[in-house]
Amino acid sequence: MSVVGIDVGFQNCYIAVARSGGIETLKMFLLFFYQVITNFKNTVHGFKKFHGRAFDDPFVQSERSKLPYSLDKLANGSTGIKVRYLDEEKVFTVEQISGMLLTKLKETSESALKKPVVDCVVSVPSFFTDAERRSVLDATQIAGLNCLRLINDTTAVALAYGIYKQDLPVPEEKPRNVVFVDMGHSSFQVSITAFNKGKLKVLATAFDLYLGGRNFDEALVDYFCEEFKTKYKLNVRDNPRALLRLHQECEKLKKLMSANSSDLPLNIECFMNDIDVSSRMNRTHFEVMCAQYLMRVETPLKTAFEQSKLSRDDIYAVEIVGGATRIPSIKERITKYFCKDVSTTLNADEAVARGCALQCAILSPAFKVREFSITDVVPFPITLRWKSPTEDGLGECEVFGKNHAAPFSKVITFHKKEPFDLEAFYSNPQELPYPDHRIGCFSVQNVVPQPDGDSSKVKVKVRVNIHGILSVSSASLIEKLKGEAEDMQIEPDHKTFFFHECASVVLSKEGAAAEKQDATAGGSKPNVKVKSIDLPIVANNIRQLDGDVLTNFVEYERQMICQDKLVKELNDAKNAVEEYVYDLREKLCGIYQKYITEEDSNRLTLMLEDTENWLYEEGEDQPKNVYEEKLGALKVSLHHRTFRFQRTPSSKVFNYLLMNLN
Ligand code: ATP
Ligand code: MG
Ligand code: K
Repeated sequence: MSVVGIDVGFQNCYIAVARSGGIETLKMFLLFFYQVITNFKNTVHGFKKFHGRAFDDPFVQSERSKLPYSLDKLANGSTGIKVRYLDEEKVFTVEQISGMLLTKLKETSESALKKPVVDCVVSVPSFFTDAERRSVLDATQIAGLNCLRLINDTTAVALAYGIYKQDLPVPEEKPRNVVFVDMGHSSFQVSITAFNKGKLKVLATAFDLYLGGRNFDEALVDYFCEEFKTKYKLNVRDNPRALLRLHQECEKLKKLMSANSSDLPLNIECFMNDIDVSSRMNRTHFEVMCAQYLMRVETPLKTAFEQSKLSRDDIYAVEIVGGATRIPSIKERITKYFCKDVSTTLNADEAVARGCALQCAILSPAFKVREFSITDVVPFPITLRWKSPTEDGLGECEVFGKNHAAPFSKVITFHKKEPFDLEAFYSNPQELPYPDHRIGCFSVQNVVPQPDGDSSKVKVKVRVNIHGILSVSSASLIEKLKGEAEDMQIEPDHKTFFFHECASVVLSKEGAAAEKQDATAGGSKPNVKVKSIDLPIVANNIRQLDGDVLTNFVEYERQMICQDKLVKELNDAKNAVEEYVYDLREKLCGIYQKYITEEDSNRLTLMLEDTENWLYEEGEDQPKNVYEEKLGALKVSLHHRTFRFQRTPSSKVFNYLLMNLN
């Protein structure tokens, strides 16, 4: 079994493969979204940021005009993607569309590796929230993948950077701090990471969710649309095809300007209404036009740097990845902010996928890889609020503050006489990428008072897991046994895998302010006898597909894969007829010419013409067997009725001819 890392970018997808020979041999496959979903009449791309978002979300609404497909509001309020599938209009969820893309990536790597691909690590932007991450995870399931971890883009890059470094400071020494900057097509991410031998710890992350290469393309498109309006009287925005071409040409021009500061031409022949258009652009002008975007580069750098509490001298290197960091003025701004030349140690396009593959190899029991521990951060603080059905008092506690280490578990102790709800939400709605700050509601059930009527002690484990997803993962009721000490004890969480998951939160009194305490590993164990009873937890309003729905989607995706195969076979059968027609026509004027009477040749030419016409008319849309029969009939008619040879061919030529007849 192969382990792969998948970087699903807004524009480009990369898959890296870790081979058993070691982690050195990573192989990349590049796929463009445009070619990905074959069975659709539409081109589907640019849906990455619809994960976990409501249809009414302002961002989703603002994107609608830029898409070559339409969107629809699903029953649960989320964003549906409307496409023509098998000649029918159909609305798919984002998870399904994303699942189809992942299926294609899976199939592509399987056919290249000649091995099944199931285990994977998939990257997500560091700013993805709970709902977005759950949605991506659902997509991986729909594609039949086993996602061992959702990893943040910049963290994957940090792993790809650190794992090969032989000279990292030992754990007792001051860490090596590196800034990672990734600007892709749609967004801008920064992380500051501390490295020691065998481990990395993310100190801070920051982002501009809406700053990426596409802003610069759009600035050029806007400019030329205006220019062509006055210069050629063309309304480019009214013509989707022309607009798409202009987009592609502007992206090319943008890339050329990264390498070349001189005046560059833009020429598009037969652009609209048979008019050829031409113009010029240079880097200086481009930078003036894009000033509003360039201005935004500094903010996330500053935010991350300030959060890290480092000084500029503490920074060892500034590593840049992502296509848009190739824009010279972006590089300059990063250099200027950190007073340090930027480094390009890593492959700017592949680094994220490579990091994912490395993480997958580390997590997979099938691989022996050098251990490398990763501590990531919680980007948005998370708060829990609780109440009981019969009590009006609300309690509240921020369980994970900004940049809290993740994955991480905390044990919170409550004193309750009855079942209660824990509502989880992001503490600062204004810093979230979308308006809804709820994460979900977790009901702790079966809570009863102690036999003496007192409140029961209920321990609840709250966890940000390896994917960066929050859950209330377990709860237990501690039954007092005779002789138990009355006071509260703090326990490190022994059940979790990660050495740094050893903090507890103790809420001494219900409704009272939370008293947080970090227990050190191996702290004193309570010297009391208690009986612990596991309590069921029911999660509500989690923004994730229901189990049944997901199962249906998985099944539907399988059907679509079969359907895809059928369509491919059908196309192959049709193409075979077409190819046979072209091939034979060529041979009639070539290799067969000498051996065939003019009469036969004319008859065959007519037959080929008929077939060709048939293919464009009633033969356009036939079941597979009709094409197969057509091909068979063509071959037979050639065999039986032709070749009263003008000259007897030598046996060698004759054999060759026969071979070519089939
Ligand atoms: P995201 O990370 O936002 O999801 P992505 O991972 O698909 O998107 P990348 O592949 O990192 O994005 O980068 C693509 C962007 O980089 C595009 O906007 C592309 O035009 C731009 N780009 C690539 N090469 C250059 C270059 N030489 N000069 C300027 N821009 C470039
Ligand atoms: Mg990217
Ligand atoms: K391993």
